[in-house]
Amino acid sequence: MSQQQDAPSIYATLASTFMQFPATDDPVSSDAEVVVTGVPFDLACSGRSGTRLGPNAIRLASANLAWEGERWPWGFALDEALKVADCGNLGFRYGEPQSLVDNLETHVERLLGAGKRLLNLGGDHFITLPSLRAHARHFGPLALIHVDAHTDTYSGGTRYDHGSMFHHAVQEGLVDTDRSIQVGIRTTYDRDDHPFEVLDAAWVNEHGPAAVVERIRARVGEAPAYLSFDIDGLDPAYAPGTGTPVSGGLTSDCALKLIRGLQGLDPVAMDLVEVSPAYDHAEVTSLTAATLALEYLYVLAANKR
Ligand SMILES: [Mn+2]
Repeated sequence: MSQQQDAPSIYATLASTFMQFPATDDPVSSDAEVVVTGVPFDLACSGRSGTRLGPNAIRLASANLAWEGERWPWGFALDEALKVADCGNLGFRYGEPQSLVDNLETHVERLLGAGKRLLNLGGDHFITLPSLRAHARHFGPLALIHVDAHTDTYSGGTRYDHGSMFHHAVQEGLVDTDRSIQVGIRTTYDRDDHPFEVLDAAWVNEHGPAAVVERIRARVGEAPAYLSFDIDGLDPAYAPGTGTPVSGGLTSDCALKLIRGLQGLDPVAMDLVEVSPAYDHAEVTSLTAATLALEYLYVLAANKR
């Protein structure tokens, strides 16, 4: 009897949570310190859709990372330092973007009120705006660390638009622009009226990750920071599976070092957005996204230790 119970299961894990973290359908009262939420929303895309399938693709790819106990180069196991749970994908009424806005703001507000931190897996980049609103209500205006090919500050967008969130964030006072920085930009924006510091992709590729980290740390300082990571900040060679790829972006190595370089700062939230599996090859984009998200969790864990 006991031998039977102790024997390992002959069945592989069926459900794929992010990193095989415990699943929870009650994240507010769970003991998790960080809650992973999938936000399968892509109604705000200007071009190719498909990011609604991003969260599950990232979860599936993360299985490739779940075998490593003491993750290199951190040298400790995440679950020894940080309790993380995956609450699945946020529901909303399809075809009704406002229901996503309402549900996401409520979800984030409840979790922050319970002392949790969030890792959101998109979905298109629009999902950042409701999440940022709830975070700003909790923390006050946040430092924004924004990795992207695009500034997403376009003022002439539609109501639900994945290219205008940071225009609205400034208008609504959600971010402290003096402490905010955009990295990897390589598309046009209004340089005469732009409140964020910009490290464009050419500068990043010329100066390297150490210089990028130095500039981020100088800009953000002690402020609570919101890390919004659009996977198209990376070059399409490293992240082809996205709706609006732009040549000349960051390497995955640079992106990993950028996130590791946030250790000691106070990055209170991360969203990882715009993974669109239909354009991916060999899961390269999903795997990179999963790795970047995991590195963020390690930053939180290292800060706690
Ligand atoms: Mn983008």
